[in-house]
Amino acid sequence: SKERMRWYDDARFGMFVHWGVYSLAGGEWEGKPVGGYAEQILRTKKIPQDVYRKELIDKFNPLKFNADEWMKAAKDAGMKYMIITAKHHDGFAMWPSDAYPYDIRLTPFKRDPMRELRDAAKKHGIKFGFYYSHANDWEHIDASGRDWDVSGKYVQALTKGTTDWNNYPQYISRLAKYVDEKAIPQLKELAKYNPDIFWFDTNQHLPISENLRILENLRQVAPDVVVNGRLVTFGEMNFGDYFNTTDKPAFFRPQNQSWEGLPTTNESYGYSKFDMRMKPASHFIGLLAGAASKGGNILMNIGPMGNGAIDERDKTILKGVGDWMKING
Ligand code: JFZ
Repeated sequence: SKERMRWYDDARFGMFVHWGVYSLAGGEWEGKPVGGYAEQILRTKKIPQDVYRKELIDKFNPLKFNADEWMKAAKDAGMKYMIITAKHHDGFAMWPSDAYPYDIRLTPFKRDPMRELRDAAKKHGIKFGFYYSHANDWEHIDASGRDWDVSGKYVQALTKGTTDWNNYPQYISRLAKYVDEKAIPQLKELAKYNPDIFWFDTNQHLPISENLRILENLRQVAPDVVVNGRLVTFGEMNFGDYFNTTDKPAFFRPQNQSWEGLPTTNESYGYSKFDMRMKPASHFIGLLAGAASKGGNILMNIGPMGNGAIDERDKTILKGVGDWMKING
């Protein structure tokens, strides 16, 4: 509805945060740089679950994490909202999840960073919400995307995403099992944090029936939450509150609905120690001005490190954008 979109349309600028146990690897595996998105190292390196546990989950102890500092960094940059990866494609919950206990309690970090961020956002007047990978989940055996320790046609149908459900009808119920056992219960749990927004992704990995079922279940417990357009898409249409695009400037054109561009400071979304292609603050200022003039928001992504601190290179960019926003925002 127009009502729940009001704060969003006024916001114009937000912070996207990709942060999980993968941040600890920082794009490095067995001493070597790993190609592709750093947050997807599990799949890129086909890491067995026991090894992911031993090397990353068991070692994740981000003692430098400070929710107030993150929130202040966003606020000082002129941002009005923050979206954090509560669960990325690795399937790991960054909050204590009774609904599906593959979660932060398995790490030595005995805190709930999602709760701490939620509270800090309230304190600083920043709107706040969760990225939740509802389609891709590389931990649940029935979910989409696991193409290294399962085999056969199911894999083909699901790893790349398909709209060809007519030829794979038997997988619809299998995916529904994952949705019932994990996605819906966890989303209902996250709704209790009272987020302002839910950000979904890669919906081509689920049939439209499952995406719509998730939307229906979420709306039952969170009628006023903003939902992005990557939950349910059907051809050119999406059933979310607004349309997402990438950071390609050519995409920044007026839309017939609210929209958001998602530039990231480096090449990955998650922290990568090898990625040296940080863009200057001027790049983001240009995108911000362009988006604002066409009725869009910019959700600028940063990848904090596995120890919980924000990368110095991201801090420099945030400072540069913040200086400009103070005069022109
Ligand atoms: C997805 C994720 O796979 C990725 O890890 C990250 O979370 C990003 C924000 O979202 O990747 C995408 C999805 C869609 C496009 C590009 C990257 N797209 O539409 O161009």
